[in-house]
Amino acid sequence: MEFITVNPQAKPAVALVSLNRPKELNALNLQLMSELRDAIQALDANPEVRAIVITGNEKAFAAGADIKQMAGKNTIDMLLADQFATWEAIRRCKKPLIAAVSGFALGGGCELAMTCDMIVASETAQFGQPEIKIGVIPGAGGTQRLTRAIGKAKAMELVLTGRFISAAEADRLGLVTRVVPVELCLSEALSLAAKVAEMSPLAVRLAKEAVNQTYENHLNDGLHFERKNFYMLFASDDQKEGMAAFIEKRKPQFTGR
Ligand code: CO8
Repeated sequence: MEFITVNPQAKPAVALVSLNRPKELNALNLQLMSELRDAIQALDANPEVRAIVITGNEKAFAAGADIKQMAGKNTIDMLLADQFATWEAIRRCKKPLIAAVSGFALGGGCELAMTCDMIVASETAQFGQPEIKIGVIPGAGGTQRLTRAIGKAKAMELVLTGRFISAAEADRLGLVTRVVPVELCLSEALSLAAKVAEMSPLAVRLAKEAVNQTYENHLNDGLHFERKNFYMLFASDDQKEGMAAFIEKRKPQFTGR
């Protein structure tokens, strides 16, 4: 594993997966996501593990999908790469996933946190779906899960403007389970995981399934719709311009083409 580290017994029956691409603010490139999928699947199959915490570092949980890796892609490249199969596999984890978020959780980073069952945020956490600023839209569930978590009025604002929200605002809006000082974030997430891990694993699994069932069927349609629109934008000049502008550290000039 190059971009993640795994501790299967960070606490009794609790595994810790740390995203480890600090120079790029844990930008989620294909390899990192494959490693994360493999780790989650192995932990899901490991009977010694009953709950899993995913974390980043103090500066970033993850600043999104890797823009440099996506910038030159077209719609067909994206469709054939089928990166969302990896995300689907993570989503299918039967054990509780808890995100411990400090710093940036943006774009795919926010989507990864929302794919988890609970989010423990530190006071420094910032959440956002800034894809609109680089000429695309959320692709890994942001339009669906954020809307369900915080409601249409707020989600629409965040998705259409790319504004980041603080941990305090995320707490008020119901996006996160709790907010704690940065130095306590990981230990709080591990303790929460340990508490869940004391329960009957079977009951926990079925409770997770049942809570997810509140929107799971509709969510599938929504994810599919979002994905198609995300892919479609890779046929646009604005996606090329938006991502090139990010890489070249300048303001994009969008033309609507
Ligand atoms: N992709 C690639 N590289 C990144 C990313 C990213 N998402 N975010 C940061 N980096 C890199 C920077 O390019 C920089 O690299 P270098 O040192 O080589 O120039 C390094 O990380 C440090 O970043 P900054 O210098 O920009 O750090 P700042 O503290 O000034 O700014 C920010 C931090 C505000 C987080 C800024 O880096 C930023 O805006 N990042 C991009 C955020 C973003 O737009 N995220 C959404 C990406 S698109 C997406 O996630 C779509 C998901 C769809 C599904 C995914 C499956 C296909």
